[in-house]
This record gives sequence, structure tokens and C-alpha cells, in this order.
Amino acid sequence: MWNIMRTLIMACTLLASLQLRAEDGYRLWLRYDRIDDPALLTQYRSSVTAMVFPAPSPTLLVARNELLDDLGSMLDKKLPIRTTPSDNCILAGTPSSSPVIAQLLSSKYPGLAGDGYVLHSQLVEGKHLIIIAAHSDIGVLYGVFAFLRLLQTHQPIQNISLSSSPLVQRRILDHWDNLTRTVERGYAGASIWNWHLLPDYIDQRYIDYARANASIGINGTVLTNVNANSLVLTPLYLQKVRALADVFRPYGIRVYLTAKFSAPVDIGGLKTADPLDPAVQKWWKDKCDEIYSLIPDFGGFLVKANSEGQPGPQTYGRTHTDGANMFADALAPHGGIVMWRAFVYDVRPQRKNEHFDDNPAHAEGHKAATADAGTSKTPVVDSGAHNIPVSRPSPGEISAPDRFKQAYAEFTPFDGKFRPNVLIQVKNGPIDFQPREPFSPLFGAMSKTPLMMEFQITQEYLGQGTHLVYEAPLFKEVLDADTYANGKGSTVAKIIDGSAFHPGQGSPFTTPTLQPGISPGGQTTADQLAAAPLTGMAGVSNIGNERNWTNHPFGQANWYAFGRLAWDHTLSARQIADEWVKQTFSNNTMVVSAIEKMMMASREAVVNYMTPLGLHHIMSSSGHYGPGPWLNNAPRADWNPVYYHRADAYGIGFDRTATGSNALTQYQPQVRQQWLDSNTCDEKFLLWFHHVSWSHKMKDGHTFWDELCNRYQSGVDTVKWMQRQWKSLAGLIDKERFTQVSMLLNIQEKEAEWWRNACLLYFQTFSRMPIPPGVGHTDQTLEYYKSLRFPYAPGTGISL
Ligand code: GCV
Repeated sequence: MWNIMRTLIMACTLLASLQLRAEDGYRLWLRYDRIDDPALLTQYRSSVTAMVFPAPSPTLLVARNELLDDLGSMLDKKLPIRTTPSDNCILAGTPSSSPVIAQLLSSKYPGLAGDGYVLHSQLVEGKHLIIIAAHSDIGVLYGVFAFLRLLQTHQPIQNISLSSSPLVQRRILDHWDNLTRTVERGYAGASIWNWHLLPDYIDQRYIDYARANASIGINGTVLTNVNANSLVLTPLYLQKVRALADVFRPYGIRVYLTAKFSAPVDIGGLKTADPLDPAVQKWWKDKCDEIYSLIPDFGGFLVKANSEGQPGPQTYGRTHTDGANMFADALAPHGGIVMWRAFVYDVRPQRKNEHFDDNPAHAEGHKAATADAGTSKTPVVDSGAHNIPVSRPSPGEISAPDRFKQAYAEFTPFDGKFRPNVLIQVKNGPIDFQPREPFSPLFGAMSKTPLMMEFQITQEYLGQGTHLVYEAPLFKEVLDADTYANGKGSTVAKIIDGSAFHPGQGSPFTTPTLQPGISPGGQTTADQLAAAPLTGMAGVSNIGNERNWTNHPFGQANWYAFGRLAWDHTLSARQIADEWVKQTFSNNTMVVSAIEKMMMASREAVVNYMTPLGLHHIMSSSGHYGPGPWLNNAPRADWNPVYYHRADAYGIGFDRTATGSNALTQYQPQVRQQWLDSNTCDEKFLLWFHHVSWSHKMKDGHTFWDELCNRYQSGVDTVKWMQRQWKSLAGLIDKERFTQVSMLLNIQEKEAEWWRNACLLYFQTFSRMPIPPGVGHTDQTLEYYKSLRFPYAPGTGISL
């Protein structure tokens, strides 16, 4: 008996270790391992025995291969491809490839349009078919990935009847990747674009990147940093861009580039980049013609202008509309679009890299640029490549008005004045991707201009490469916020998908077929735009050339969640976490439940241990890594944490009511009302809008000071709880990722305590109140925390 038991135990252990094969994370959520539930495997095998999948286009070919390979590995069985359906067969394609599909779409799914897909089981002439159908080829590829997801997440496939369509048209990853392969705010190694070896060397990663993006519906990629380098527009680099575009095309992914406003001067030999100068306009028109001759489906340009030292139309006394419309006119004949960023402050030209931080090594440019501020000696700053006439700020100007208000002030006067192929790309909040921000007031203020969301997937302010922070709850909080722009229910999501002002939008759009040689021109014609204005969502990528793409294995979840929400913002954060965990780790219920709980708690944890109760922008300036609430010596007032928290003997917080900067007036009255009074304001936003006393009474009866301390502690406690959850999964997760995440959680715990200690010690110098019981103490001094330096913190992206 003992022997039998022992053999059984050994067999089980062997089986478990075989199942938990080494995982380096490269496969992301596209693992497609053999279905490990024997009963389910049998069921799936009997439901899918063959496929009919004509593939007359490159997109349909990759779709068919994907289905064949991935089903083959999940079912551990190669499926035959037939020309006519047999029983229990998959039928995949578009109406033009099959009358059955044509009939299905017109009779049962008449509303399906654009790149949406249908998964449908049906009896046809006595045969059970699973139909994967769409109007466009790319829709079929999306349908294939959705079908594979059903199996990966162990869903029934016998009686399926579902359809799904993207709610916004442009679902784009923005890479802040430099041509040197450094990545600004990147924490996962070097850029995946190997510019030096392109165009001749095609890394397998490019193909897997395209697969991963297509699997979640992402259909565009901006290859280069918004702090742009004009060189990418030279013939040498355009050949490299073309090679990438060729790889991505079958996966429905368009390539976009960042356009440096000064390119006509930098690389074009012109003396000016003034957008109203006919020679400049011609230069951009010729440049666009050149690009489209190489890349007929080129998406267009993303432009950061007049912000953090990037040149722009204001440099020449022109407006955002003058600048954006110049690009729009050059792109329009080819169907291209302009994504013009609303992240604006600081029109002064910057020296190379100076905006990154106040590290003395990087601040040189700043010092030089502001050295004689106020002396008004020289109104012209030599910007390096060319002279741009700009006044230097006086010291008074340096102590900046509320930066919160600048985007609204600069853009609302131009509402309705942009060309139809311009999207204004707005960061989710008014400042800069903080752990929590109220939504940007622009979302409620530009009813005549299509606004595109910009989220940051890379964790610049969320623990960078080492903290487990699931961002879907952050994205959802913003998308679900009500702007009241067109009455109650005008959520940010509905502004973005166009439905708040254009009823009927927010549903399916067609991405023109992306086949070589076929010009997608016309996709943004005036007629189409009048019927359905442009819509889009961008996420600043967290991808690098680390083997597992994102460094932290859970960074993959944020890439995944961004794509899923860009496709369908009505999905819940939990639902997305559930899918991701099952595909990325396991369908084991213990694993799924523990990881999901960790993920769902993680965003609130980071808010608590970094910036609770509406604190913002209090990180260190060295690469934005770690706490630095005491910093007050950056060359611009609004780069200093003290500018944002305003702690003093009375209290803390930025008064944005009428007694302060009055930024609240930028919101619709109903929104303003909900944040106007410090006694009723949602406490999560309290210090965004109010300067409250240390003894301000909180809703739970605590003083503000005690509540602040408790929140910091609760953030730390959550991280410790996450560690325990993770430990409970030992043996259920492959060793490689288990160990990796354990180590990263240890770092996160240390850093959460670091944030708590440093911030509380510092704020206590103002509050003069004791740390309440139950809140962790430190033996270190505030001076110790202030003395910490991280000269080589990653992500500064030096050298464009
Ligand atoms: C690409 C913040 C970041 C910068 C970034 C900028 C932007 O300031 O710290 O690295 O620059 O936002 O979004 O343009």
C-alpha cells in the first residue's frame, strides 16, 4: 500500500513539475499550452476537428496560421484544413469568402460593422460549425484571438453566440523610444527597435509584438519619442520605418511617427519652421508624399509642441491650430491623421535633456537657459540647432501660475478650429500621470473637437520597473468619470468614443484594409469624418527588450488591460484581470483568486503609500524615483514638490477653489460642485483642490494628520498582504516567475516603507503632531532620506 502511495505521489510531483515548465515570460498572454483539464480537453477536441479557412490575404494568412498553431498546441492535435465544412468544424472568414458567413452576418448580426467580429455556433446542413466571422480581414484576426482566448480561459465553446466591436478607432501604443535605443521613462531595458540593424534584420520580436498587439485589438504604434528627433524623417530612417510597417501590416497595425516641429530647419535646410510660411508647408507636404510613397498606410504624426522645450507654432508667434492644421493638410490627401498633444507648459526652448530632472548633470541646460532671467538682457535664446526668438521668463514668471490650468487655457479657445483629421491627445489628468488625478478638465470642455485619451502604461510615477501595480482600475476610474459636458452621463469614455456628442458613435468603425499596394487614402475624408469623427486612445508603452518585455511580469497586465479597454471601455478591471491571469499564469482557481485580489488592491496601495488623499507630484527629481516632497530647488516652480503640496504650519494641499488658483472653474458646474467644499469633497481628491488644516476633520472622525499617517501605513500593509498572497501560491506558479515576483514584492515592500517614512517625517516638520499608534516608525532621520541619491536611475532616456 505504502509503495503504491509513494509511486502515486512521485507521479503527481513529476506531472506537476512537467506542467510548470520554465517560463521566462516572453510568451506574454499568448502561451497556448496544452489544456490541462482532461475532461475539457476531450470536450474541446470533439468540438473542433477541422477548419475551413480560406486565406487570400496576408492578414487572413496570419489569422489562419495563428489558429492552426495555437489550437494545435492547446489541443495537442493538428487540425486538417478543408475546403468544405465537415461536422464540428471551424468556418472562418468574411462574407466574400462564404455565403454562410454572409447570411449569418446579415441575418443575425446586422449591427456588426467595422473591425468587429462574431463567434457563433450553428448547425449548417446537419453539421455543427463554429463560425469566426467579420466584415474585414483584420476583424477575422481579432475573432481568431477572441476564440483562442475562450479556450485559454476554459470557457464553453459549444453554444457560442457573441459579437464584439471596437468602441474607438485608433488604439495606439506610444513608444517614448529614442533612436539611440534608450527609452524615456522605460524600465524594461533598451528599445525593441534595433534601428542600427533595420531594415535588413527583422527581429522575431517585431512579429511577436504585432501578434500580441493584434490579440488585444491595438491597431497603431508610434515608434518614436514625443521628445522627437528629426532624423527619423530622413531617407535613411524612413527605410527602417518602412521595414517595421511591412512586418506590422498583416496584423492591422499602422505605424505613426513623432514629428519634431523644427524638422524643416533641422534636416530640411530651411531658415524657419513657421507653420504659415509657404516653404515650410511645402516641405511638410513633400515629406508626407515621400513617406506615403514608402508606407502607403502610414498612420500620421504625433506632435509634442511648445511643451517642455519642444519647439512648436508658438515659437513663431503662431497658434496650436496653425501648427496642427499645417500637418493635417499635408497628411489629408493620404488619409493620415495628426495627434496633437495637449500636454503643454513652458514655451521656452530647452537644452538637450534638461526637462528630465534636476540632477545637476542634467540641469546645466536649464541653468544656462534661465541664467539671466529677469535681467532682460537677451530676449533670444540660442536653442542649439537654430535661433528661435523667445523671451526668457523673468523670475516672476518662473514662479508659475497653476500648471493644472494651462492645457485648458491654451486649447479651449480653439475648440472646433482644428481640421477633421486632427485629434487632440489629452493626458488622463491635468498634471502628469500621477498615481491618482482627477480627470483633465479638457475632457469636459471641447465639444467640437475630437479628444483622444493618453494613458501612461509605463510606471513612471507608479513604482517604475519594480512595483506590482495593476493599472486597469486607474484607467477605469478616469473613463467612468462624468464630465457633464453634455448633461449627466457624459463620461470621459463617451467623450473619447464620440458618443457624448454624436449619438450612435462609440460603436463600430472600419479600419481600411491594410494590404500592400492598396492606398488607405480616404479613411479620413470630410464625408467620413462628418459622419463619424475620429476617436482614439493612446497608451505610453512599458515595453523594452527585456526577455519578458516589461521587466515586471505584472507590467504585461497593464499592456494587456490598456489594449482591452481601448477596444471596449465597458469591460471591468476585474474581468480583464481574470482573463489575463488565466492566460498568463493558470486557470487554477486558487491562483486566479489570489492574483486577482492582489491586482485589484494594488493601485489603491500605491496611491496610499505614495500620494494619499490627493497629494501629487511629490516624487524625487532624480529620475522621478522615490519620494522627494522636500524638493524646492528645481529651476521651474512647477517642477518642485513643494509647489504642489504647499505644506505649512497650518496645513497642506493646493487650493484650487476661488480663494486659490480657481482651477475648479475649468470643470462643468456639477463637477465643480462635487469637489468645491473641503468638507464634502471626495477625500481621494482632497489635496488636489484644498489646503486643509492638519486637524481638519475627516469623514471617519480622524484628524487629517492621523488619516494621512494611517493611509501611508495602509499602503504598506497592503504590500505586505500581497507578499503573503503570493507566497501562498508556492508550487502553483512556475519557479522562474514565482521567484521573480517574490523578489520584486520585497523591493516594493521596502520602497513602500521608504515612501511612508520619508513623507511622514517631512510632513511632521509642519504638522508637529505625533505619529498615531499602529503606524510604522523608522530610526532613520529625515536628513538621511534627503541624502539618498540615485544617479543612474533608469528611464531618463538620455541622448535623443
Ligand atoms: C516624454 C513628463 C515626463 C517626460 C515626458 C513628458 C511628456 O514630463 O517626465 O519624460 O516626456 O511628461 O509627456 O511629454
